[in-house]
Formats: sequence, C-alpha cells, structure tokens
Amino acid sequence: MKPYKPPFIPSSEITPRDLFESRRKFMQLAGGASLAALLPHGVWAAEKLMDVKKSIYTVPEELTPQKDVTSYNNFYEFGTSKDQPAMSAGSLKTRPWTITVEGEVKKPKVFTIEELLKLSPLEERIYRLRCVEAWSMVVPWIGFSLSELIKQVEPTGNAKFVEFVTLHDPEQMPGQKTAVLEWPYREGLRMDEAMHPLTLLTLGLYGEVLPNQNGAPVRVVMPWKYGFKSAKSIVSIRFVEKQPTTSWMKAGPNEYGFYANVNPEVDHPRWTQAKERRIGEFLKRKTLMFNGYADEVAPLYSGMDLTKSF
Ligand SMILES: Nc1nc2c(c(=O)[nH]1)N[C@H]1C(S)=C(S)[C@@H](COP(=O)(O)O)O[C@H]1N2
Ligand SMILES: [Mo]
Repeated sequence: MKPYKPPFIPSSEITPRDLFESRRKFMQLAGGASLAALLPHGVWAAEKLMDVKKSIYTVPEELTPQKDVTSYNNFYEFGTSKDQPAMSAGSLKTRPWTITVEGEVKKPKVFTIEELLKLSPLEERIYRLRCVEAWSMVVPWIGFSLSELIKQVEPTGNAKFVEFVTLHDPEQMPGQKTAVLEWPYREGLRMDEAMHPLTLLTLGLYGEVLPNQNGAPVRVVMPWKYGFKSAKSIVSIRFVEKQPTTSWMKAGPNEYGFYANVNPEVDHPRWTQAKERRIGEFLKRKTLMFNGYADEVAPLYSGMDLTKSF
C-alpha cells in the first residue's frame, strides 16, 4: 500500500461513495424513530447540529463508523480502558456549561455553550485522529477554528502559550478519584499552533453535539498531533507567557513531550510510531509525518530538532 497524501479539497466536491453512503444511511437512521432509543441508557441523547457547512479543511477518507468513534475512547476521567467512557460518561452534566477564557488577554470572557455555538459558522471537518498508542480514526468533527475564539479576547503581547483545562469534579468524573493522572487534565499549545486554522474548537461529530465520551460539550482537536493533545470537556482556556506543563508530561516526561507532533521517525520509548492501525482495519498503515498535514504545519517547526522537541 502506498502512503496516501491527502489533498485539501472540499468534501462536497470529492465525496467518496462509501462516505456518501454511510452518511446517507446515518441521516435515515437519525430521521427515523429515535436514535437515542437505540443507544445505551443515559449515555447519549443525540442532539442534531443545524446549519453545518462543509470545510475546505477535510480529508476525503473513509469514515470510521460512528459506533467505533463513540465506543472506543480515551478519557481517563471515566477510566483507563477504551470501553469505559461510553459506559460511564453519562454522569457528566454538560448543560449548563461555561468556558472561561482568561490570562494574558485584553478582553477576558466567560462563554456559555450556547454562545460558543453561535460564535462562528459551524463546519464539518473530516480529520484523522491518531493516538500515541498507534491506532487512528477518521472522524467528521463539527466546530470552527479556535482562532475565531482567540480573536474575540485579544491576547496581549505576553501570550506565548495557551493552556486548556478540563472540568475537575470527581462526582461527575469518577476516574478523578484515582491518581492515574494529575487532575484536572491539562493540555497546552504554543500560540502559533493555537492560531493555526486547522486547530478545531470542536462541538460535535457525525452531525450531532459531542457525545459525553468524546469530550462534551467542547474540546479541541489537533489533527497533526497525537490524540492526547486534544483536550476534552474544557472549562477554561488560559493565555500564558511560560510553556505550561501538561498532565501527560507530568505522568511521563520522557514519553510525552509538549509538542507531541505525529512523527513516524521519533519512536515512543516503548514502541514504534512508524505504523498505525486504523480502527476497523486489519493491516497496519504507515504513519505520515504530522499525520499527513505536513504541507500545512511543517513551517511551524522549521529549525526545531523534533527528536528533542518531541
Ligand atoms: N480530558 C481528557 N481529554 C483527553 C483525554 C483524557 O483522558 N482526558 N485523552 C486524550 C487521548 S489520549 C486521546 S487519543 C483522545 C481520544 O479522543 P476520542 O475518545 O474522541 O477518540 O482524547 C484526548 N483527550
Ligand atoms: Mo491517545
């Protein structure tokens, strides 16, 4: 199999038959009796997102089935195994919800989810998500570039990094009663990474609001970085001068770096990153530099030694 280099073409122009068929099937299902009734009790009451346009930032690849995207998850707040979040994330209350945007900004602001949904036109973007554990998915995410939110709060000249903080509430998130990670979950980006148009503030997937297990009601998705950079269920976004220390850096400083760019040439200390298993496929695929987004993001790292800044 030759490595596939995805062009950025509007999905409306190049919708592969499979993708089209699977979406049509889903629309029929969603339009039928009650999708929620088919799903595990209490976990996921599907709520459709309206007025979602196609994005130019999309890869025309076959989608990972919705049931896999929503039942094979990493979300340590709900346990460390892949099937636990779908079973237990029903305890997360996603309304009302606010996200506080603060720190080195001229106009700090608290946004409600309803305000976020209206902040910028919603786009569907088909992105790959590649976990550091060497599996990957292709997901039709819904959201808009994080830069749209950042512009509203007007960062000062001191804003060099952005920190994302997940909700901290062990009653709603029972995994926080164990010390597998330092809670709340924290992630971070350099300012230029956060401003890059590919960085998606994500409110939905597969035509609906995010299921709890995928980080409801709001998360980020960084398509060129390992999945752990894509923080879920965010309650605050902070602009800071110094590089933040993330939960994963604290858990294993020599395994999880701040940058965490998908890089087939830099192995995780305990396994190779050269290949990956696409969920639902048997044969492994070659992992692409920056997860296939090198044309768009490689310039952000020119001059950096990516074996040191891993
Ligand atoms: N708050 C929080 N965000 C998180 C995680 C987590 O444990 N807690 N896991 C990360 C990891 S390791 C991955 S691979 C992705 C998985 O996203 P998905 O379940 O939507 O596929 O979420 C990331 N975001
Ligand atoms: Mo991951």
